[in-house]
Amino acid sequence: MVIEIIGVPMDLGANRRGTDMGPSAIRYAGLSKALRKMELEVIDRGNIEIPVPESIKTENGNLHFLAEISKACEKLGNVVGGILDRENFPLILGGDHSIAIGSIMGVAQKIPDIGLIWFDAHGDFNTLATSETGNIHGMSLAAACGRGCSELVGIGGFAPKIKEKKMVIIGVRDLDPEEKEKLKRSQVTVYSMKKIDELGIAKVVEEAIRIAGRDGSGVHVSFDMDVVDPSIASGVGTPVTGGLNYREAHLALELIAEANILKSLEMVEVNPIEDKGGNSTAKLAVELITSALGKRVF
Ligand code: DIR
Ligand code: MN
Ligand code: MN
Ligand code: MN
Repeated sequence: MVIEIIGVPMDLGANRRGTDMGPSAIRYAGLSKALRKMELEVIDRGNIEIPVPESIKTENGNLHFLAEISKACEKLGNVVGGILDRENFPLILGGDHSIAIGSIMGVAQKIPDIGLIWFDAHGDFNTLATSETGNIHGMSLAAACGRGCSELVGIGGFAPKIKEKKMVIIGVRDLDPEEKEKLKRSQVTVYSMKKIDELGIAKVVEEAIRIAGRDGSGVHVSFDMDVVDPSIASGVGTPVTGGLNYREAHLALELIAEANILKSLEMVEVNPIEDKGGNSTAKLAVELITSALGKRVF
């Protein structure tokens, strides 16, 4: 398998600087080397160009950096589409979670009935009407469902990108009040941390694979590093206590690898400025990527 890496140094979708350094931090943590050790072929396509927030003079409207984010997502979507056209595997490095709108555009364009497994402490199910921050990284899952403003929803010229009944969120523990109600009324399947405590991560992921992977079209995994507990993943923009532990995070991705359904993967929200242990969050991201791509201990 040929892995094509594409970095997206995006931090316009969150209210904290630093996720723009995520792709560098993950590369510096030894990503290519780790993948080559697994005998995967690796092509690094570099980064999508993202404007620096300080360089943007006219920031108008309530959705922060809407024009810049939608433009970057469209670019990313086309790059991801190209990788799939070459029958290679897209590995997308964020950047804040707003980039998922672009990743999903690219994947859904090429694989029409793709499913989605979204690992996150948050729901990212806000729209302008429910958001308390105006930050687009809290709206990207909603946008993929066709919910929200046309500039985000309509990227790539089609909507919704994925059917809600093929979407699963794992690891949620922080939802805004209206976001929660909207998510409850949607057809998205949500496994909160409580559910993971009750059922165990293996059972949850097994069900997620069944739901998102039904009809055999494969799945896109969007992995927000803040799903992992901040004690081992401090380098994220919006840490929330009570997350996945080290083995739960790995096992989840190992089970997805074993199911042979993964069509593309993105790792987002690594913020090395916030990291309390050297570059430990990016290092963990590299390890998790190897698990998702089939690294086996035994
Ligand atoms: C919050 C935070 N719900 C928002 N979302 C985050 O801004 O909409 N998503 N951090 O990852
Ligand atoms: Mn603003
Ligand atoms: Mn997120
Ligand atoms: Mn999150």
